[in-house]
Amino acid sequence: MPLVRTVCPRDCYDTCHLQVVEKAGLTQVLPDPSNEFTSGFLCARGVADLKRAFSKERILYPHLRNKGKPSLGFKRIGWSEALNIVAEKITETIRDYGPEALLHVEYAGNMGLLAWYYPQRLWNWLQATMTDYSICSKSGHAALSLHYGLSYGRLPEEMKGSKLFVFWGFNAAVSSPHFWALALRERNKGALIIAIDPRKSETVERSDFSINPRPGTDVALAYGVMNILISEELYDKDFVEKYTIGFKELKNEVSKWPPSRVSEVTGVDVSSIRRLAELYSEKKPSVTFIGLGIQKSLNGAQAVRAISLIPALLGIHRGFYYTNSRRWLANIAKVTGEEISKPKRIVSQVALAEHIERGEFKFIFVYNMNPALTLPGQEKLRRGLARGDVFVVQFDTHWNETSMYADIALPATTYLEKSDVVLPYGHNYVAFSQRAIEPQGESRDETWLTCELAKRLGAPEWVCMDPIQVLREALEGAIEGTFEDLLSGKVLRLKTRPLDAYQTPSGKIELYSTTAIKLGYSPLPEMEYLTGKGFVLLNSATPKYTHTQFRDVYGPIPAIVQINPEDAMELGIRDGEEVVLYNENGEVRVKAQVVDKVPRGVLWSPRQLIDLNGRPQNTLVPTTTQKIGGGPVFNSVMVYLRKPNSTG
Ligand SMILES: Nc1nc2c(c(=O)[nH]1)N[C@H]1C(S)=C(S)[C@@H](COP(=O)(O)OP(=O)(O)OC[C@H]3O[C@@H](n4cnc5c(=O)[nH]c(N)nc54)[C@H](O)[C@@H]3O)O[C@H]1N2
Ligand SMILES: Nc1nc2c(c(=O)[nH]1)N[C@H]1C(S)=C(S)[C@@H](COP(=O)(O)OP(=O)(O)OC[C@H]3O[C@@H](n4cnc5c(=O)[nH]c(N)nc54)[C@H](O)[C@@H]3O)O[C@H]1N2
Ligand code: SF4
Ligand SMILES: [Mo]
Repeated sequence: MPLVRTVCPRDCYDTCHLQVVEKAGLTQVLPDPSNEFTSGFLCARGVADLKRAFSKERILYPHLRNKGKPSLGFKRIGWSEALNIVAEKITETIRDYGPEALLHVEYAGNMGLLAWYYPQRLWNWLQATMTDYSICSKSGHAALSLHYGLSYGRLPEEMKGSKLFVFWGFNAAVSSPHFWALALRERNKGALIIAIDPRKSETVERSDFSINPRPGTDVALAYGVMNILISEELYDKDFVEKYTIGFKELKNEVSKWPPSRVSEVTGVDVSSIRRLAELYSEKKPSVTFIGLGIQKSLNGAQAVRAISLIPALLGIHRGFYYTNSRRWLANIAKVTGEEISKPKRIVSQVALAEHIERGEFKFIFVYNMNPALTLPGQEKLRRGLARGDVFVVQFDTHWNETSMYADIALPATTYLEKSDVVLPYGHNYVAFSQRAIEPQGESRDETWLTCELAKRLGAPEWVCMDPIQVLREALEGAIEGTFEDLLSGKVLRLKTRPLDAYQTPSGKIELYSTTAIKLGYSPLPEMEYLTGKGFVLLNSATPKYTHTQFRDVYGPIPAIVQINPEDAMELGIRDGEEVVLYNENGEVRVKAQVVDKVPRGVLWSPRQLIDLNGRPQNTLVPTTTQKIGGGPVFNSVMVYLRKPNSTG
């Protein structure tokens, strides 16, 4: 087989470029050496993707429900029958309830422009309701925008030569193996690595220096650092003068956060706060990685704001990395069709359970996502999906929890079975991701399905425009090179906005944000104190899974909770014992791991697990949305803990 170049489209910081090759009679997926950043190695998921394409859990044919929900009671049907039923349901819903009763729900299961965005041409033409994509990164984007205009930060090559890498609420050793590898390479040249995390994460364990603040107190910690930088005149006056506005107001706020107060709020000793500030001022340039993880909490957006202001005081243009998706010039609206027709109603993805439970939608189309495990408020969501007046269509590569609530399940091709272009959010390499293997069973890709439905619904021609032409229009002018170069298999670079451009009203870094005032937020970062009782349950990514994917290869996500030995002793809980985590939203039953990786009062579980009774972790997570950006609060969930046979 000739070499096929493909790109891992997972929701991942790294977006690895891959080669599918025939080696020793076996088809293998290997890292592509043309992308300097992701060459070298693949993660556990990249390695398993080929297996996943051939796994027993694939949806291989269209299926129609023939037993009640929730269940996998389906019978196999043909594509034309399936498409006719779906088209009919869409027509009926519009006739009886209007187009806003149609909902499409998706996220970044496959980040390809064609796999993720192309289908929206159909939904946007129909003016179906969509979600606001707030489940992951939106609050952080909104936060950074207040001070910097667009939220982008440094590219991998702009981090080379950095003397200090700070991973702040960012477990890169697990969540971004290639950014982590870059930091390790720079450490070999003398750079220092710091991790800031309430628990001993994998990144903390491998760092040179770490700080363990109480969950949700990073605003205070960042103010503490700024307090020292300003009061000890360690900040860059010329830079502040030239590139920022609002220093006076920031200084005034910062003066209220002396290290002693910060220490009280965060639980971090004064000497560590001081050490952090000193390292920041000594080791320049630095890059601060602001985690997607840290911004998924009540103070998430506020923490991102506060942390992002540190590099500005140090005199570094965008001395952070959050995600770089806003740094490219690609025109996504050309792919989604939003240029021509926009949705009239956009609902919260984080609080989607509330809308669905109320029966606001009569037809729900789910793809690229497994909401029946990954969204907050699972009890409500599942009740809503099981309503008799809601018709649910799922278009996925694999059977999953959402299938339990689908009326029709349609088989999608995996990324190895279709061609696409994936825009990364870390580096700026781009390549045409070619089909590497034949579609399994009767699986079809997103462009095919979009066009088949468009035909049946009498959509105008633009809805089903040639996918290659769509890509050309979206990418022309956004890549270094021609679209033909890209199609011919060359690895190109995306053009990037400059690091020192700030798209704020003043054109400068707005330390004191005038935009925030207009939007009704505080102009400076502010902190809400977590007042809930019980334990804070942190939950984050683990190495073998991308959210709920790869369970078919690696087995279930471990149903465990980590608890500090002193807390365990107080509650009489032994290592390996079953415990119940509960709050006002429900309960889950998991095995306790008594370890000093978590401090007192804090618990940690792998995210999106299913408990020992088959209940999702997200039963415990409320549909609360953050004020800035509407993001989730996964890392501010308060729970109590009891033994299974006690009543708590
Ligand atoms: N292996 C793997 N990698 C992934 C993914 C995956 O599913 N699997 N998913 C991708 C996606 S979609 C995302 S969103 C990212 C997430 O990747 P990250 O941004 O690294 O986020 P998390 O995995 O949630 O880890 C965040 C860390 O922040 C810590 N933390 C929690 N609360 C606080 C706090 O209040 N303050 C501080 N300082 N730290 C806190 C947690 O203990 C945890 O160690 O990973 C991406 N990469
Ligand atoms: N408790 C808790 N819950 C969380 C989080 C947390 O930290 N804690 N984090 C949240 C975050 S950051 C995120 S990003 C979300 C992620 O939530 P989801 O997007 O629901 O996560 P996945 O389980 O990766 O689901 C992606 C789905 O897309 C399918 N898929 C993959 N490739 C293709 C394709 O080419 N075509 C089609 N049609 N389907 C495909 C997969 O089979 C899978 O079912 O979860 C959120 N949920
Ligand atoms: S999941 Fe991330 S690190 Fe793993 S192969 Fe894909 S892009 Fe690379
Ligand atoms: Mo995410």
